[in-house]
Amino acid sequence: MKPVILVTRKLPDAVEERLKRDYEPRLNPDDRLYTKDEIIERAEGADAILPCHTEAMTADVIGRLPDSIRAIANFSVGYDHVDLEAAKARGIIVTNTPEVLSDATAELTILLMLGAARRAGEGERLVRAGEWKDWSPSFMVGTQMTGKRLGIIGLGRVGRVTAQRARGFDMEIHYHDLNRLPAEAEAGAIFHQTVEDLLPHCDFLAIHCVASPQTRGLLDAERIALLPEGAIVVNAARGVIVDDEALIQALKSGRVKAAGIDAYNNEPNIHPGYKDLPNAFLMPHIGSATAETRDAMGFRALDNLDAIFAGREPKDRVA
Ligand code: 8YV
Repeated sequence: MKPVILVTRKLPDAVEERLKRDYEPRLNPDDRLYTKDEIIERAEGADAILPCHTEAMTADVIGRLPDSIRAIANFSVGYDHVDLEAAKARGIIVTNTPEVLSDATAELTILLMLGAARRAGEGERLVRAGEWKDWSPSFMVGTQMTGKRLGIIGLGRVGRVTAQRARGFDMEIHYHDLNRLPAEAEAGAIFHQTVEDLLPHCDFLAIHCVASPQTRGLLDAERIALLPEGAIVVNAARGVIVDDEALIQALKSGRVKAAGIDAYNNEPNIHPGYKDLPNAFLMPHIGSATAETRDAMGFRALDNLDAIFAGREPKDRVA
């Protein structure tokens, strides 16, 4: 008997084909967002769940899952939507999909940096609205990225690829992480012991750390005040790391010149203040949304399930 897998969202065709070959999947062809109760109902008799970050696997949900569930194999690198302690308490294995989305997310981060610095959203809106009437030397002047300092909070897998791509723009890389990285991983990036030490060196700031109780609201008004005047802030990690009110205020005053954002608090119902700001370049959480990466994420989640059902340790176990 093939293990039964509850798949909460519509996955790429190639991933669903492999699921059908090796498992008995309960698919979601309409890609409907399930309620918590539906997840619990649909998990009845299943052996594992393959969710996305859109499914909040809270302590309450995990506590109500049937005993048959052995694993939660996430289709995501982030697992802040899963209560790991609750999973551990029930002996449920939790995995994620690291590495395979680092390139796509770093690409998107560079897009956020360029989009914010060169006012891409404003320009696009202007052209589409038929409001582009003239040209002058002072028209749509933005900030140059080449040669500037890029500060990265969290020089992990995605942060390191962002740093590598940014070096193509001759940027000087600074970073803060919990610990200084080995020289090979730093590749010349300048370490700062604290976020506060890092911020004054950031013409551009890219957030790449994980969402955790320690990083919640990390970029608040006090820390924003430590950035150089007119810095550019980008976030392709998680919204909870940023204090929205503080960033919106800084964007309004021009203290932060522009922001590029792909990850928000309370997605997709983001803070309305962002929508009125011309200097906020806003993307709808598409960091890993490339065809190549979506396939790779699905295959990675399946590799983890394959290991679990073969009695082996999955490569990407987080709980
Ligand atoms: C994914 C992400 O699109 O993997 C993550 O942690 O934030 C995104 O890149 C999403 O989580 C898929 O579930």
